Amino acid sequence: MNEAGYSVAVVGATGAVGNEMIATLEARDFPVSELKLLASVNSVGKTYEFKGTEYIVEELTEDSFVGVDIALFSAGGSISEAFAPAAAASGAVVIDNTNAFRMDADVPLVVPEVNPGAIAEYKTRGIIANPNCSTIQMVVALKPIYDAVGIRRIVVSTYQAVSGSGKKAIDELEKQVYALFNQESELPINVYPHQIAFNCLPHIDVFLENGYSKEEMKMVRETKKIFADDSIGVTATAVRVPVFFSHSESINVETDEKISVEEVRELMERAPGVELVDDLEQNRYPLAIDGAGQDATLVGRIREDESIANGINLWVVADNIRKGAALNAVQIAELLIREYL
Ligand code: NAP
Ligand code: 12T
Repeated sequence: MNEAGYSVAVVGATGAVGNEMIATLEARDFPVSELKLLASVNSVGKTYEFKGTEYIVEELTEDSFVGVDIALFSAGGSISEAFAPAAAASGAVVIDNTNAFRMDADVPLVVPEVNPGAIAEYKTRGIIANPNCSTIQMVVALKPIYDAVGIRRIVVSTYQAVSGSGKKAIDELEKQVYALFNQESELPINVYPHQIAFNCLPHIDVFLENGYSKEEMKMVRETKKIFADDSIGVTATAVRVPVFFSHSESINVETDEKISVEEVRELMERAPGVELVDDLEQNRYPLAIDGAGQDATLVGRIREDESIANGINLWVVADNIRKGAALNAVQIAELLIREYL
């Protein structure tokens, strides 16, 4: 760094997450002395404004990271696998948004409200992993409950926005809705295996040997790693819904000790990164359209699971591109410069 701040590279700068990274660095006034916007050769020459200055997108190469202090990666897992080690070797700390390194034992997997201390382990590889969007909002909401009474088991079902699969998917939902309203005979179906408009697809990322989708298994494994507790049982069903921004989740938790609905509400009122939205008389509960464009993880519909001794149900909403990706990554960068760089 120099006295003006840090040299920051955004890899995948032209994507849904990359665009939000640029906006988040600006909105939070991150101390940036130099900004490098990197993407594929197709995007070279595109420009983005950051704090009143135009920056030109450059092609990502192994030499892109000379002099870079912090590299924020969101260009897909294979790009991270190919370029993150080179970035780290040239002295940058990589904050990676992809699935490439999340489960590596020597790479910390960090949500600042939950396990900020884990960042310290970045020194071995020079890489810090950002968890999956669905995992992030779940652990933000569950952290206070975990600390208060322990968690034995989690059953979660997700209702995930199309923006999770990038700009092409946002475009596809819009085009399908348009085509259907115009009674066109051909629907553009390229991103998902089926029509997503007016539909729900129980299929996110690829299917695995055990019959679960990879997205579902990310939630299982990442949750245990972030809480550093392999004893938590987690089972997930991940569903794509025709929503543009914000993932919603129905979460059932079985706790070690009994906790009342009132106690959970009090915990949520004080929890960092959480906003309690739970007033049934006013029809107030977390909505995807209210989470979109916001930083907070919205929590509501808090109620007792009357089918077991110690159970709580929650409905949790967050902007998957913000807290689920760009915001969480920039918060990690903020911790990194405050405590380590
Ligand atoms: P997107 O809108 O499709 O953007 C993809 C970005 O990657 C673009 O900037 C693209 O550049 C760049 N890219 C693609 N191929 C490249 C190459 N060969 N060399 C350099 N750059 C290349 O997708 P997105 O939604 O922003 O997501 C990007 C990645 O972030 C995902 O693949 C996923 O791994 C990760 N992600 C993580 C979370 C999370 O949960 N933490 C959430 C969403 C996404 P061009 O425009 O030049 O093609
Ligand atoms: N397939 O970061 O499609 O592992 O919504 C995030 C979002 C992978 C990831 C999605 C995905 C990731 C999606």
